[in-house]
Amino acid sequence: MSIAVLPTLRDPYPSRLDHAISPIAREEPTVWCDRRSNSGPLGPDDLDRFDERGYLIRHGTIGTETVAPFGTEIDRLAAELAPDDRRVIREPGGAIRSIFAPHLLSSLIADVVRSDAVLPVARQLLGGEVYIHQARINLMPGFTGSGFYWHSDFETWHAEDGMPRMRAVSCSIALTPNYPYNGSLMVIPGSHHTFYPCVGPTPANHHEKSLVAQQFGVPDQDTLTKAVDAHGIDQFTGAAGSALWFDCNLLHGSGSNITPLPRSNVFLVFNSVENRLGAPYAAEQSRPEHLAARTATAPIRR
Ligand code: 6CS
Ligand code: FE
Repeated sequence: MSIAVLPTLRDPYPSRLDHAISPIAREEPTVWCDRRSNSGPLGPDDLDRFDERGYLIRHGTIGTETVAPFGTEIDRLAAELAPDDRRVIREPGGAIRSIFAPHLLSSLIADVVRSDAVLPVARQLLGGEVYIHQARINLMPGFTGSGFYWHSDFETWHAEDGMPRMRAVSCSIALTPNYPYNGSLMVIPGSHHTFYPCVGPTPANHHEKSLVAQQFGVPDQDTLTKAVDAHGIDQFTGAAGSALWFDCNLLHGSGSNITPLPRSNVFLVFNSVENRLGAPYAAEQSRPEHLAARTATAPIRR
């Protein structure tokens, strides 16, 4: 009698390992729309640049006259949410660092998701219908705001949320001016072509710590040194209303903000409806809905 052996599903992007392995070349495209029959807000040069460098800056994504009310809106959300609401992440000193799922709490932010300057770009880059995988407001207060260490978002979303493929894109829109000196986001251009497996198994309830300071799912210093030697570092700066679109696998991070000038951004992650979440690839439990949507995954309609 022979024993049937079930084939083990191959994970193209293994991470959270007990030993280091070499970087892995990305298998799927960065730009998913059909380039021949393509119509959308991004021209061929924009698409080429996004493909090559993994990001694109679009100034004036929220108009100057419409961006002002967002400050008041954030204050309203911060005041309305209970101090122990899981959607609010605080700095060790108590200041609010992030508010998750603001698009479900604020019609102003829900309107941005559906706006002409945002939704068609996400659809074009991902080649079809999309939904919000994660959204947050990141607040980096003056003097005390702390940064995010280098990471690829896809590494976390694959390992902890079961996102199968690199078919998601983030849109970070400045709500206050993003200067080179107030903790603005740095990216390693071109790093999205490579998956960098990380060492160290995911601890239980990792998200309770990782959203303040991420320790697991970050490349080692030697890997980062080589990536920066090869590609350099670019930075996203711009007036309030400017948007940074970046591929889900682009390495990025930010320093702290010791200036008096706060840096607030709204951060929207679009995922293709053909890339909905499954079981985590490298974690015991999936994360809560406000970090990784499994229920609210209907295509966004305008
Ligand atoms: O956990 C998340 O979904 C996001 N936050 C952090 C700190 N790293 C991965 C990803 O960007
Ligand atoms: Fe990130």
